[in-house]
Amino acid sequence: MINVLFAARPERWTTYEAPLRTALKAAGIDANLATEMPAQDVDYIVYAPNSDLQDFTPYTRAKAVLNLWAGVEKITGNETLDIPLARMVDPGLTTGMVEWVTGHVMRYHLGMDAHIVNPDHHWDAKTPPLAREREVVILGLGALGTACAHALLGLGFRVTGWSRSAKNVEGVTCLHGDEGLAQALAAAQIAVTLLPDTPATKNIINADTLAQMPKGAFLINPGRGPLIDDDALIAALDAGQIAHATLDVFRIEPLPQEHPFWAHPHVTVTPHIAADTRAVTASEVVVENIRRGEAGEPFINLVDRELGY
Ligand code: NDP
Ligand code: OXD
Repeated sequence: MINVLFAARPERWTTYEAPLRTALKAAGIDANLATEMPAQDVDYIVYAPNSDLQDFTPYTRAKAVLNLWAGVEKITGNETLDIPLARMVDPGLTTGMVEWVTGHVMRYHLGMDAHIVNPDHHWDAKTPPLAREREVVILGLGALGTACAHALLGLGFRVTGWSRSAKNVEGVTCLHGDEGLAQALAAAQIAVTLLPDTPATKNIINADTLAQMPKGAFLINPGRGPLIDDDALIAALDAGQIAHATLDVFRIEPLPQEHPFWAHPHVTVTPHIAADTRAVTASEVVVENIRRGEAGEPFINLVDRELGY
């Protein structure tokens, strides 16, 4: 019998308890799963970074921390954590992100706003371009960026992706490094930022990089708030360099009422809902890592603490 501590906000326990028990049973793992147990007895910690658990020192026997979130910026710097940390790569979350990104890309691509908000009943019969005439650039070609790239390719878009290391994704123009970023930005009629928040990606969308995008480009950010220099984006929106931005994530969440993004006519704010972890599929991923730990196999989705993702 192993001991699995569930250390996320109490309301998440209601959502996760049954799916985790089902997944443990399906994997044939005999586990004591609970929200409280003596720290020295814990074998695995199912975790969310907004948990009360911030000091891992007493968990002397634990083999891994299994994060329920894809983003790990709130835990990578935790110096009390010296065991493997796995992030969430959940097929349910990925599907949610693909749907959210595709929906917002289509809004911009088809110019839907012109017909949805049309108080003067203006008959503007301009034909929108086809997807094959539109370049979408995804900054971040990881689990989520690559899935979005595939979906957008399937709709016919020209897709460019940018990552830290070189990649080869069929049908996608894959770029990397500083030179690759300049090339990607120059093509970005619609840019989607699906990068993690790390020291290397903070403010990657700044006055300089915004100026490298085509005039009138659209920006969609479901990645993390600190990727964007907020003041630079507002200046670029005011100047028409960026036509419109859809932002799901922010430096401070909930986005403070006084933040200029709320009232800006060319910004759509969504409340960090692009893609939630889905309990059933995520529980299977968590339990697969427990199975691996018990079988002496390598964990999946491990975080590189040096790189911060
Ligand atoms: P991955 O770790 O799978 O992918 C990250 C991608 O970013 C990789 O392609 C990586 O490059 C690239 N990258 C990282 N650092 C750099 C850099 N310095 N320069 C260039 N490229 C870089 O993450 P996911 O795709 O699973 O998730 C991405 C982010 O989405 C999460 O970190 C999280 O912040 C956010 N998210 C938001 C949600 C929401 O609801 N709004 C929900 C879930 C996630 P390489 O491939 O070379 O390693
Ligand atoms: C995550 C998120 O990181 O919801 O999973 O943003």
